[in-house]
Order: sequence, then structure tokens, then C-alpha cells
Amino acid sequence: MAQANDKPANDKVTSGGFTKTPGWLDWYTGPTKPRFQLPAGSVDAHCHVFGPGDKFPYAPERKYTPCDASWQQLFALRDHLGFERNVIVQATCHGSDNSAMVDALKNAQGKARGVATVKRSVSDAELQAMHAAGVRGVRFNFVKRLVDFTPKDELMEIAARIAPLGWHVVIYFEAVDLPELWDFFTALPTTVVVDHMGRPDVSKPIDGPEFELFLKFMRQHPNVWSKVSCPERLSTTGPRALGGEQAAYRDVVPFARKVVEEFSDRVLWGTDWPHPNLKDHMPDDGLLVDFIPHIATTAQLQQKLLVDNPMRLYWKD
Ligand code: 0GY
Repeated sequence: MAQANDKPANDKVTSGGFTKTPGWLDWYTGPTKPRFQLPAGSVDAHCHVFGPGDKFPYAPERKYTPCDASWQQLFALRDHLGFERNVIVQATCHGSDNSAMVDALKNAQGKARGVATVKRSVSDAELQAMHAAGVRGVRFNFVKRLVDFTPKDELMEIAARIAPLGWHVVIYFEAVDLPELWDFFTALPTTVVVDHMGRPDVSKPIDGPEFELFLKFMRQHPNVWSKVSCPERLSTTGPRALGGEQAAYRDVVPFARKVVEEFSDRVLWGTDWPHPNLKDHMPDDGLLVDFIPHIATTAQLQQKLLVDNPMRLYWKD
């Protein structure tokens, strides 16, 4: 049965003279070995590295200071959980300095791809160098507590520049903001990948207007994909299962299952390690993996979610 993390959640360091944000929860030491056996070649398609701060200082404009989380620690987790590859997404605490993420890619022996954050001042040579290191996308963030917004004309200019590289755009936003962002998102010229299903409020009905709008977004726009990740961020019922076949984070299950089943060729899954900004509990990553068969209920859906889709998007060249 899934349990919450009862181990200390503040036992990690932040090097380089930085001080963790008060109340910061550190990533989990000694995660469980998942009971669910991942298909061969599975990709953890949403995770981050933080610092370490003494080597890759956190950005002055950051909204939080995390504990360090290195590529060595990420790749150890990958191997422990049974993943083959990672997609490392630039975290906002590093702003548009992608060097920690790119350093991780260069040390991954081809087993990691990246998603960067760039400004309009990025040069073509810098984009080419990132491509050579394994970057395949840029992330546009619309979550107010994480970033000061970049003007939409600048983002559109960036999208036009990365499109010829075959890259895509990852978008992070809250469900309530989708109506206002709709025109911008639907004008993007690339594949568009939504983080965490557009952060639905899972205490609202699954057939209510908010989640219906998200489904319409995916139905009407075949270039839109979704990560069905982060039940630990979305859940109000939390990690404790009720027993039997009940899942942890059970209130998220119908939302994620709906997206997996209707858009099986356009979904991705990731751990979100090292789980920035969680306030309530730090998930055991092994138990997060055990959530997967509750939302992708057949071997065929699991193969698409964990292997075929991320390989098509990130390892096509
Ligand atoms: C996530 C979620 C969060 C943070 C970031 O880059 C980030 O700082 O993505 C969040 O706080 O919701 O996907 O890691």
C-alpha cells in the first residue's frame, strides 16, 4: 500500500553559499523499488537538476532556492526505478542559464534530452550548441509564482526560431488561465507539450467546463501533447491509498486516465524529481511509478506513454 514519506525531508545541502527557501522539502532518500515493472526503454520525460549551487549558481531572478540535486543523483534514481532515459527540463531557479541542464545532458551518454529556457537574445550558435548537446525544446512558463512573464511577442519570436530545428514548445500554466492563453497557444507553430495536464483542479468535476476546455484544446489541436505527470501536485486526497487496488493520489486518476485513453499517442510521463516547491509531502519516487498502471491500464497504453511517444518526440534524430 502506498504511504506518504515519513523520512526527514530537509536533510540535503545547498552549496555555493545559497540558503534554501524556508520550508523547502528536499527530495526523498532511498525510494522504494517500484512494484510496477516499467517497459524496457522507458523514459522519465519530466525531471530537473538543481545546481549544485557551487558549480552552477542559482539565478538572481529565481523565485525559490532549492536543495542541490545533481545529474549523478538523477541518473542513480533513473537506474533504481528502471528507466532507461531522461528528459531534463530547465528549472526556473536557473532562469535562462541552461548550463546545469546542458552539463547533465553531456554526461548522460546519449540517454538524456533537454528542454531549455531561452531569451530572444540567444544566438543561433548557442541554439546549435544546445541541439548538439541534446536539447529538443524550449519551455514557456505562465505560472505566476515561478516567473516574471516574458512578453508574448518575444515568446512567439523564439518559437519561430526553434521550429526549424525540429524543437517543440513546452508550456506550463494553471487551468484557470487557459482561456486567456488560448489564442497564443493555438498560434504556436510547433508541437506543444503541456506540463501536468494544464494543472486541473481535481476537486472540480471531470466533466466540468474547466477540464472540458483542456480536452477541447487537445481535441481541436493535434499538435498538442500532455504530460500526465505530477499527481502529487494536483491531488487533494494525497498519497495514502485506502488499501486493496486503490491508488495513491486517487482523485487524479480519472483525469489522467481520460487523457491517456483519448490521446494515447500524445502523452508523456515523468517523475518531476526533485519535486520543486512541494509544501505538503515529498513523494517516494518508487510509489509514483506505481501510480502509472492506474492511469495507463494496459500494456499497450504503457508502451506508448513510457517508450514510443517520448522516443518519437525526443530521439527522432
Ligand atoms: C515542475 C513544477 C514546478 C516548478 C518548476 O521550473 C520550475 O521551477 O517547474 C512547480 O513549482 O509547480 O514541473 O517542476
